[in-house]
Amino acid sequence: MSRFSDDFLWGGAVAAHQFEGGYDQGGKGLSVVDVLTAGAHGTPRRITETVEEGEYYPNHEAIDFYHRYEEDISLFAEMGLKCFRTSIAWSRIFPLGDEHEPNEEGLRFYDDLFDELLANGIQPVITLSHFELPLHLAREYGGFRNRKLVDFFARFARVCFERYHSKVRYWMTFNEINNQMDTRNHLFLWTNSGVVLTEEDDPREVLFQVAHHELLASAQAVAIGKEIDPDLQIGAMVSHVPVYPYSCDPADVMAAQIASRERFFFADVQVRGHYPPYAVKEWEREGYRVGIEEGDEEILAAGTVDYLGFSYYMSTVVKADASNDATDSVDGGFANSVPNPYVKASDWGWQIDPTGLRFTLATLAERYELPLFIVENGFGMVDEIAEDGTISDAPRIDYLRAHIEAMRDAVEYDGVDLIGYTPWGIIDLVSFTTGEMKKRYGFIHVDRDNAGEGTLERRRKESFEWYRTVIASNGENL
Ligand code: BGP
Repeated sequence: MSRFSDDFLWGGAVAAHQFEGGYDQGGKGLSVVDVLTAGAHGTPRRITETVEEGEYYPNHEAIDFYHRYEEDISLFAEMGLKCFRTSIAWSRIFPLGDEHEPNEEGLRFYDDLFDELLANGIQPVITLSHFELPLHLAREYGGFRNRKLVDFFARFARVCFERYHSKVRYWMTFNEINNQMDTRNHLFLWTNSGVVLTEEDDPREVLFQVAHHELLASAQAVAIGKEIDPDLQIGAMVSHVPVYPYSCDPADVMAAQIASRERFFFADVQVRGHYPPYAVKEWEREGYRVGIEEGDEEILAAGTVDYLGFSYYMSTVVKADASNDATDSVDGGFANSVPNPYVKASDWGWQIDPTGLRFTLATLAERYELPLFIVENGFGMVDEIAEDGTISDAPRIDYLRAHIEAMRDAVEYDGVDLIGYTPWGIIDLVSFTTGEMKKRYGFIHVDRDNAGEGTLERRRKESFEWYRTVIASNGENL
């Protein structure tokens, strides 16, 4: 008897820009990620004005799923996936973003993709905006600083819902809409909102302005989707990294409470339909102009989501006074993040904490009382191909096994209503934060390196067969 429901959605997750390639095919326009150069661990990716001659852009060809999707989907079917999470690249549908009519070639590509998935018994789970804002909307309109983007996104959402509502039941509006709360990392505001801060900007004021427009856009999209097809399940999607206090010192506990608001803010609005008092207080105290117009609050209240999707990779720790700590030794997301002495970190400084996933599931279930969907979880590591051509990725299997065990406990003991689990990077793809291929997540290896060299050959890793048995046993045989 499985702890998971019979209709539990075991799947895998990717994002258009990180694996499709075909960045200029089928009428697609440039997106904000198409001008991101490759970086590396500790070396930020650069945002170029447009596509520069001679520069290497890892997302341009990625792993060429655009031309290979039938082959890849047959591998997904062999694993027994029940669902497959990806995104619709906004600039395939509206190349510039402000057109009135969509690009039929782009629509056709996703029709063919969804048909191939459904023919293989795999449900598409779709993110509308996964860091793929049309570049033109960033350059000409200033991204989501500009309220016009609310209507451009609503138009994009309407076209997608009308075209695909009979093929896609589960949707999310914006991927990791909350990672931009960390305004120290230029990548997040750029890929979420098409914004680059200037010297004159107050980062938090800009953040809350773009947030208001994106939250309006998300709420409008939910209302439009439910009007087109009431059976659609439209979710929010946030990055959840639980914040632990470094000690029982009340100052550390309060520091964790305040830092946690950076994780909860967007979901608070998308689930509850109004701004939390801690945010409104900050705007008043700091004098932020957030541009809330007549009727906006009604839109937010009418556009709340059906479920909460989230990514989980790691946990973090904050200290009230971290001035004497090595805060840059881990990727913690806060200026006062410090290493957790009770857990190990990956090669990229992400702290491995399966119990943190159970803690997250219980926390989100109790805060929002909505179904939850783990739409990203995975372990980025360097994979080696052995002499005999096999790829043993035991550390990845160990990581995933421990996190599935934590999921099972959350369902069995904490009463969490869990829709499904789509591990991130089911097939190797381009890392978002570094643009690398060597930070591999896949159960399927792709022969491509950080310089874009390789045959693009697909090869099953040890985790491929392991995950197949996990799905076949509905999460019992780990
Ligand atoms: C999340 C994104 C994904 C994916 C993941 C792994 O932020 O939603 O797009 O990239 O992180 O991060 P990375 O690729 O940087 O290892």
